[in-house]
Amino acid sequence: MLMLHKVLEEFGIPASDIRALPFGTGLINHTWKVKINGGEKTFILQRINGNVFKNPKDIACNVQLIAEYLATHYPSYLFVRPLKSNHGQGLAYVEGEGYFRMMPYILKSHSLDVVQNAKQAFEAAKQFGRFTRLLSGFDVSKLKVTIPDFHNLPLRYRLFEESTVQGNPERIALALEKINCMKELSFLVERFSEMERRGVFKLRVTHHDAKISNVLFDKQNHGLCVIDLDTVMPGYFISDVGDMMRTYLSPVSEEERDFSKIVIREEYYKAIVEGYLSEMKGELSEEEKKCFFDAGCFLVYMQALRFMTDYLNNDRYYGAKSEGQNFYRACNQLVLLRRLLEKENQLRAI
Ligand code: GN1
Ligand code: MG
Repeated sequence: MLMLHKVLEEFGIPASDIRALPFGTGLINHTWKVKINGGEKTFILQRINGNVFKNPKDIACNVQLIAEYLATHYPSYLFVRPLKSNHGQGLAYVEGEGYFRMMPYILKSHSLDVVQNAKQAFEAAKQFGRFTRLLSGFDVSKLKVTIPDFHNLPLRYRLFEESTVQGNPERIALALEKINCMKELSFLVERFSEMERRGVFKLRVTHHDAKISNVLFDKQNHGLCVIDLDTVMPGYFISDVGDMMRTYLSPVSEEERDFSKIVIREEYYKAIVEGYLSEMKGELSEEEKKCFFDAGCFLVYMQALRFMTDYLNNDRYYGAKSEGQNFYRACNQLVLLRRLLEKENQLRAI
């Protein structure tokens, strides 16, 4: 049982009446919506997964630097600043519980769990683009790398290959057919490496978790800002664009097991491209602008590899609520990738 009052005390909030409900669907950190004193104040509380984020303080460091930069240069940008702990930091350590971050709950805003229309996809893409654009004058090398090699596709492929040899033998046997399908798609790793070698992608401040629930919307469904900044670090624009494609193009999520429901909605693709470019047009090179489709393929493929690797490694990263969950997620992403590749010509033309 989490000692919530202890955590709140660390943030200088002594509260007697605390109500906390799990919030969102994140796989890595635990998040709660916390109401104190009969709803007098509401917060978002997050426990950082210390197995994934080896140096939780780096997250607070990054967020602090970005907050300062935006406050100086773009004071009207709605930046959700974490609360300061009693030690003056943007996170608190509680003995036996771990590291916590706490954010004010922004009234008159809401987030979405699924994208319901292309307009929302446009707005979200605009917000991720805007975030990177507003920070284009910020020295990206000042940011700490909160998860090394997070979106390093060649490395993810190597880890996948390793897991197909050193992983759980029973699971390897069960997944053999899908493992081979994944290996056949490794031309995407070559493509990625080749682009990286040519220096196609510039390092910028990148969010690295561009799912729809990480965007705040106002009542009129205009995007307000992006949230959940634990994976903000130097990266390529393809990470955010690709992850949006991975999570917005299909009407069903990575959890869906009826794969016939996985389809690519072209109008959502168009919305992502247009929304992102509405902010980033002037920042991206001509070559980068040609990589929107590749971005989708790279990120979907990487996620398929990550889920499969985790399945073969006994779910030690993502965990699993049911037997084979990561296997089915990997298969889902593999189908999504196939659907995407089938539409290559149409989508590249957008
Ligand atoms: C994890 O925790 P969550 O759901 O925001 C993962 C992402 C994956 C995603 C797949 C730090 O994100 O990279 O795309 O699951 N985050 C980390 O659902 O590994
Ligand atoms: Mg996240």
